[in-house]
Amino acid sequence: MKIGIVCYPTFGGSGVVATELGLELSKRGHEVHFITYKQPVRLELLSNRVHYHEVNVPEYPLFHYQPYELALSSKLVDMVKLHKIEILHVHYAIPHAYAAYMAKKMLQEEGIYLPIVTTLHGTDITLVGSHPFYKSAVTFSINKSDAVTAVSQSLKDDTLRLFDIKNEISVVSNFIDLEKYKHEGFTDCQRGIMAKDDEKIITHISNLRPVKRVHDVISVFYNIQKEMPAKLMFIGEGPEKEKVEQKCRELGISNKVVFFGKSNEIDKILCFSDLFLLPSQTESFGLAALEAMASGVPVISSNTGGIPEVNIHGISGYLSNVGDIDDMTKNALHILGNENRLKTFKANARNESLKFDLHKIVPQYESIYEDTLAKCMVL
Ligand code: GMT
Repeated sequence: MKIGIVCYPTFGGSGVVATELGLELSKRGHEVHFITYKQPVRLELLSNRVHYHEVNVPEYPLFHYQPYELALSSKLVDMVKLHKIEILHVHYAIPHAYAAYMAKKMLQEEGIYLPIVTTLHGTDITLVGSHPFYKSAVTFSINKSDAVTAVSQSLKDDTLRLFDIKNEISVVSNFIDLEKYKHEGFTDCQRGIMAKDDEKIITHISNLRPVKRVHDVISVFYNIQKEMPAKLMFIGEGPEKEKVEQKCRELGISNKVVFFGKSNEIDKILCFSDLFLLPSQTESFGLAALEAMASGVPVISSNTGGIPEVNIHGISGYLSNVGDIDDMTKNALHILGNENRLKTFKANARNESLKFDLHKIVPQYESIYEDTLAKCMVL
């Protein structure tokens, strides 16, 4: 198949999922065209089956907001015609599903039918999409897609609760390339760069938006390090970073917290981690938790959104109510306080991650493409 993929190319779960999906589809023989405003961060290898087409939005002083959707739909029309793209998979309803619908209508005028698959990732539904300013357009875009997927059952339920949806929504979970998280070749001396032998390594990775509740990460870590030697690896950039650094200074723990910024060595850091913290306010799935689990790192998280579908309470880690620092601390100390228990949780975490193997999930997208193409041919 010739598949077009539209996504946000930045550091963030939806862009990662879209990129890894495209790369795997190309390995499975499909021709994949990424159409977006910047080369996706994890799209390093271009091959004859992976192509990237940049959407340019010329700046014009008259416009307060540059019309990205317009540029995207025009580019989609051009690329579909030029490369004979058969199906378009857009990640995020806002504004991608909307721009895709415009492209589809323009192509229809020329007798070309372009089926659209929309994947909902979370922010487009729970955080931004349901805002009254966007709601009508998001509802319309979802209902006009030829197929719709959500990354968890929880996100599907939220979408049906928040919008007037006439379309079927299939749940296709986030996935992971387990081979990348096997960590063969990393040695114990590399762990020594991050912490002393007797120190436990606690890790948090996110884009440090308020929804991630990064202050809870610091509070839980503060409590842990009072009970045992520990270091916190804090990975990511975002609006809360300065406040977090300030909080660490106030608490007198700056020497125990390592800020990595946007790191390309996440696999290495996870490989040496003993515990992952994800106390988010809401999370449609929690890809970062899955990446930690695939590295054999137990997860202490909130019990919100789709996280309980990934992190299994008492098996791969523990779930607590949002903001319940005491419960998260208690659970973290329970896992870290006993070497045998820690070993069991680590093994369980890796084991639970196997459910989300890309070899199981990517074929689900392929079937959706095939069914959608077949359905659209009949129409
Ligand atoms: O929240 C983020 O870190 C980024 C965000 C995004 O839009 O890229 O992630 C969302 O999509 C991911 C991939 O499907 C999910 O794993 C995240 O849980 C989801 N984030 C939220 O729902 C807040």
